[in-house]
Amino acid sequence: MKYLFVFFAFMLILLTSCTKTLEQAVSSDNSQKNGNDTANVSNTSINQNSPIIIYVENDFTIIGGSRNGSFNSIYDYYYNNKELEDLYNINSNRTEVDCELLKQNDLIVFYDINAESYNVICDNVELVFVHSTPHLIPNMKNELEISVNKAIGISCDWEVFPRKPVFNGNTAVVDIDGNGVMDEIRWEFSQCDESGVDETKLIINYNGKEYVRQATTPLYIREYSVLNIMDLNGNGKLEIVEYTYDYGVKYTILGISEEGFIEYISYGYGDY
Ligand SMILES: [Ca+2]
Ligand SMILES: [Ca+2]
Repeated sequence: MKYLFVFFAFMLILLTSCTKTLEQAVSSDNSQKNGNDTANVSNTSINQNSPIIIYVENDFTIIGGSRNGSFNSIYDYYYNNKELEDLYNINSNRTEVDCELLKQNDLIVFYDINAESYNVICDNVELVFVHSTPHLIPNMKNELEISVNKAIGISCDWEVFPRKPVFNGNTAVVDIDGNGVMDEIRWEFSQCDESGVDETKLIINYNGKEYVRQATTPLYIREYSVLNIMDLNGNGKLEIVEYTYDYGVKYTILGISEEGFIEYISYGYGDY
């Protein structure tokens, strides 16, 4: 009995010291990264419940978010202590919402395809309706002074992107899963007049094996591209942000594994 007690006491001490070491490691790691991101910004907070915000041609849209490593659609969060479906049913006007996902003074860092990053501060979030679809539009306190017309914004304290350009035209070479084997991402789309069918293709060579994601559509495709490749949920693996512009707009957050593509978030609207 006595030995049992001594054993448990020893285990307790061991556990406590391990937890403390872990806490210290995490906090020093975070402070370093926060320091980099917030160097020129004061009065901000990092939102651990990170939104994913798309910036295209001067418009911001929240397409979902991640929480503790899981991806969620905009419907999975609370607004004014209600679910988005409730607000959608009772109110079709443009309204400012108290959004669980993104709050006033949250710092959002936007990343473009050239691996440049830009800080903006959230002022408020509005619920608006486009083609009867609810959209969450963040209004910012400062201008996004950006040299390109597309970027992805996220509010987190993990490393979201290899801080160097990986894109060359419609190809990117980057180690998606960080295993030391480089992966290649390439995209293309063709407008085919004869068949009346357009085609988009995303080809990934992932750790030496090729995966193809292909769509053929009678819709006229204006643009198809990869907006960026970033870690959007903090699990250390990069996701691909796919953009399709035909009669509507669609953003898809894609993952890749040995089993193929995974659609984590698909967000779209338009005239069909
Ligand atoms: Ca790899
Ligand atoms: Ca990830």
